[in-house]
Amino acid sequence: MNVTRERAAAVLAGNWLGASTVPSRGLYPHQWSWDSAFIAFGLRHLSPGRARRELRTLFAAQWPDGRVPHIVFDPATPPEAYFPGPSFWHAGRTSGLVQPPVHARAALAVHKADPDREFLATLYPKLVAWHDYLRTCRDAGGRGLVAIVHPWESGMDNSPAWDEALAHVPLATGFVRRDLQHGEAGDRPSDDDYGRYVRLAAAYRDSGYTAAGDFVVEDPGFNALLADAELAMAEIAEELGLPAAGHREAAARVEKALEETLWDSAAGFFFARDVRTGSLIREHTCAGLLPLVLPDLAVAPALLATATGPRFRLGRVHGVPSYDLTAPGFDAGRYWRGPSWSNVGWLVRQGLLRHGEHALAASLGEDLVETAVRTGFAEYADPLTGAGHGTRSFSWTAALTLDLLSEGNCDNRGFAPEPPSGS
Ligand code: 2M8
Repeated sequence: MNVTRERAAAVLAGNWLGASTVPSRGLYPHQWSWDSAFIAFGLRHLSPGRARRELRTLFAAQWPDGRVPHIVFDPATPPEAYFPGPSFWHAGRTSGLVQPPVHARAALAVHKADPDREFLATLYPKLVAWHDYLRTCRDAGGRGLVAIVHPWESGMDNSPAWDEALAHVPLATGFVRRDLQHGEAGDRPSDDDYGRYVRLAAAYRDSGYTAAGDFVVEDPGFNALLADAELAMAEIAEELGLPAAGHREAAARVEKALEETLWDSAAGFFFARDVRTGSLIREHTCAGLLPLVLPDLAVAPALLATATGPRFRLGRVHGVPSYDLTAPGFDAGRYWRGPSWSNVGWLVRQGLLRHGEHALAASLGEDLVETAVRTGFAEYADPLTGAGHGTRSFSWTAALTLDLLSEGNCDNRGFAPEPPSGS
């Protein structure tokens, strides 16, 4: 193994709990749903058995209604290590929210790396139940799109796209943030945002995790990933000798609903929609680029033009900025309000490949690897300078680096780590 792979593998080994991987030992000391899927993409190159275990552990916590919880709490970790912890959720050892459905694609990738029919056959009905939950229990807008009921469900927690919808949510008080013990306040959401997250989560919990409350939004990223997951399900079904057409139809329905409801042709962009007001939220965030993962996306040329234009400057900045570089609220270091995240860069790179943009995909892939290694696998990075932000030794950054290196189209020499800040 070369030095870059060794470093990435060491991060994943250090964050392995025995049956799953924590995103980070300090800041996120439990199992997160979409993190585990991204982690599986990397683990499959090191140990397919561990990749399968990662996904099996997550799905062992699936709810009877089919939802895959966004956090599965580790019983051996002290409850005060993360807030909101298990006692907040009243949901056994899980939370009651969800995260984007990238699991089918991950399961298929793990199987491709090391074919295991039994693994795929066991996971398939669970994945069907997961997608059915989203389709049937989450179509609050009635247009064939999943609605998220909390910013945490988008995976892009304090995206500027949520500001307006959150503005009327009252602030919860009387709780202690744990995240600030591990991250710099300037890199994390504000206290007001956190107060609103806690209030929304408590209201959803108190409804028995059924009633959408003050925040109901159709997110283009979440829905694009669901459509892509259905395309992966079609391939899984074929592997298992099962009918696949229903999955392709499901993917096409979501894609059509995305184009009809969230696409703005004048802007050349997919925006989120506030279901309560019926209006599009006209903020250019990286979620609006994720429909690029869909190979048949008719509007891909226009979306690619936005991606390479002044708002995201793809190919001319580090990674994929999480927010419009030209917006007054762009903040290069604060969480989902500007910095580049490797999972988004990795997804957009997949999209570029699916639309024949091989040169741009190659340079994005090389940049993602270089930034990850130089920053010690930072959680996110400044798109303008490449400086690392957030926690370090972050699992999905390491896992996706391994995946990029294993695809063979990235330079995989050892990169020099970033010098300590101030030097
Ligand atoms: C961040 O979200 C959690 C809440 O779920 C947090 O801020 O405490 C997000 O970046 C999310 O996408 C990610 O899955 C999670 C763990 O890495 O951290």
